[in-house]
Amino acid sequence: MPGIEGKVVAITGASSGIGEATALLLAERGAKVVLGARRPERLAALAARIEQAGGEAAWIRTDVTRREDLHGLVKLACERYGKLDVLVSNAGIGLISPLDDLRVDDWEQMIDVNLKGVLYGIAAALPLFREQGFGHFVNTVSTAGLRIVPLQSVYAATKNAVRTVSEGLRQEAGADLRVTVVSPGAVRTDFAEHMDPAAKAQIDKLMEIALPPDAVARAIAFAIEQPDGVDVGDIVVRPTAQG
Ligand code: NJP
Repeated sequence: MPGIEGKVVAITGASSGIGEATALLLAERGAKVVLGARRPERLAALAARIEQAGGEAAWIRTDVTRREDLHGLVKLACERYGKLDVLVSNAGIGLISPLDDLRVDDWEQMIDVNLKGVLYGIAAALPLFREQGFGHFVNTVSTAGLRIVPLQSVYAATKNAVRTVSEGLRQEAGADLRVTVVSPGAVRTDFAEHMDPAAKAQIDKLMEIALPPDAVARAIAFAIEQPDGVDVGDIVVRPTAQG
């Protein structure tokens, strides 16, 4: 089915930033959006906002580190809307720090959310996509994986692992499924909120030139709206001023 109207799109990390902007844009263009994240009050408010504007939205508390939560998200899409056209695996955290700090717990958390969270999404949606004979994975990665800089190596590694899995998935997917990776550069979101002050200073500098999250949402919409046989593989969206 080409276009966006009538497509059912599940989005992880939909409670803020890029995920929220993507949900709003796709719903405005006629998609039925299924929202997942850990903060239910934000998901409920976003769903209400979409419905008030005439769109359709469902939501379920989804922690992407819990495999069963991804199954719950996919199940909700099928129960509510009868199918799933697109899974946008967008949830991500950037607990960046120098390797010398040995913040091993943070490294593990990034692996759990950024890499394993995407794998759990694939595990939940791939069998359904095979059964349906259609489906589209959109995975949010990062320009941090394209230009590796100090403090960001583990974060970049998780994102490049997703890039690698996505390419393998694309090759295994066959003619019926589509796989897209979107690499945002600096985007003005809550992303830096949970970083330690030294790391946040690096990101705050970048935030001076950051794009609004809608810029990435439009790229995701572009990939989704293509005709079935057109697979937009790799999109990089960054501020012109980003080095
Ligand atoms: O950040 P933010 P972005 N399970 O913090 C959710 C990538 N990126 O929109 O669970 C489920 O506003 C969290 O929801 P909640 C980045 O790596 C960004 O910028 O309720 N969800 C929230 O909705 C990430 O992959 C920039 O706390 C979990 C969302 O994730 C994506 O863009 C640059 C979760 C994060 O929203 C969206 O991030 C770049 C969990 N366990 C890549 N943990 C940038 N902003 O500059 C977190 O290169 N979330």
